[in-house]
Amino acid sequence: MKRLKTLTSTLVLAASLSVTALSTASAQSLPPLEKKDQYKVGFAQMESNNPWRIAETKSFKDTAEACNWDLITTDAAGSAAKQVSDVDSMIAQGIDVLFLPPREEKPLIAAVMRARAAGIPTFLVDRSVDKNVAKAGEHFVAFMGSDFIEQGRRAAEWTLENFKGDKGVIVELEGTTGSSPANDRKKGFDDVMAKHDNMTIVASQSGDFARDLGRQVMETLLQAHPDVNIVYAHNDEMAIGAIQALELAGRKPGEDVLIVSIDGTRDALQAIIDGKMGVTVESSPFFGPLACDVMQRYADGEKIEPWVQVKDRIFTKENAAQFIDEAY
Ligand code: GZL
Repeated sequence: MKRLKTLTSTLVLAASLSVTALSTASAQSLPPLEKKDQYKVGFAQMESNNPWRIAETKSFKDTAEACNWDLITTDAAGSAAKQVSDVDSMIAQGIDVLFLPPREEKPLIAAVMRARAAGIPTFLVDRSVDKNVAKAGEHFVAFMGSDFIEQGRRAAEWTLENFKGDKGVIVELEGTTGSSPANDRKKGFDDVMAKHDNMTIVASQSGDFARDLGRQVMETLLQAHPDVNIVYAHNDEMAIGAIQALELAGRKPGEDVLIVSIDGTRDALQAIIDGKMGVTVESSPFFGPLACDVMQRYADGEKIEPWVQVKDRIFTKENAAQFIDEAY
């Protein structure tokens, strides 16, 4: 009986040691990036349905030569499932490093894990995955991008400072359902507005970050809420679509409806100059040079901060004309 107890306690100890070893190993086993003259770099873009996405892809392609990358790019045409298979195909092609803007927070996690298991360091760019499942510094090297909660908060603060009416009747146009910018831009804005009794979000619906869908959604919500006097769009493309819908309905965006947005596209800055849009909080798409720099640091053996945060400016009628020439 005594031998059995000893054997059992030995087995329990061995099991706990192996679990500890696994978790320790997984906590530390980010794939390294060896020093090389030229790297095979994968950039798995989610879609090219708006100027922001097109500018981001161009930024990576423009950087490839300067950074001596053998760059492989794919375009998932708006399908998270296709983006997963694009990543798997890059893994099969033996890329050295992966830059991935996950279209939605959950579907891309398994692909991130497969890249790690294949010994490929992954950097998430401009969108992230569900932090409760996959962690920077453990499952992928880092997230490179803006603080989307802060963007939403700044949009709300600007609205509170510039809305002239007594009661704000707000329509919110959300980005792609399940994406980190949509989740966080909503949280940032809504949490501020929840503290102000004179501000009511009467409707909040996804326009998938797309201009035409943003226009269609705004047309529908305008029927239900003709008294809307503030539109908060999670990106400029949907804001421009909303402006089209409002004008078609005889409203005067910038005069009888305050338009509040995020990104900083050329069309948005022009709409601000024209007096139709009030503000757009910058969310830069120019990730190429930053990707080159962070990757080099990682190859040099530096510990990369889990969040390589991009700082954002804010564009209003005071400065839109000054920055429109550099806009995309
Ligand atoms: C933000 C990015 C968003 C932009 C949209 O980092 O993920 O996706 O704000 C784009 O314009 O579609």
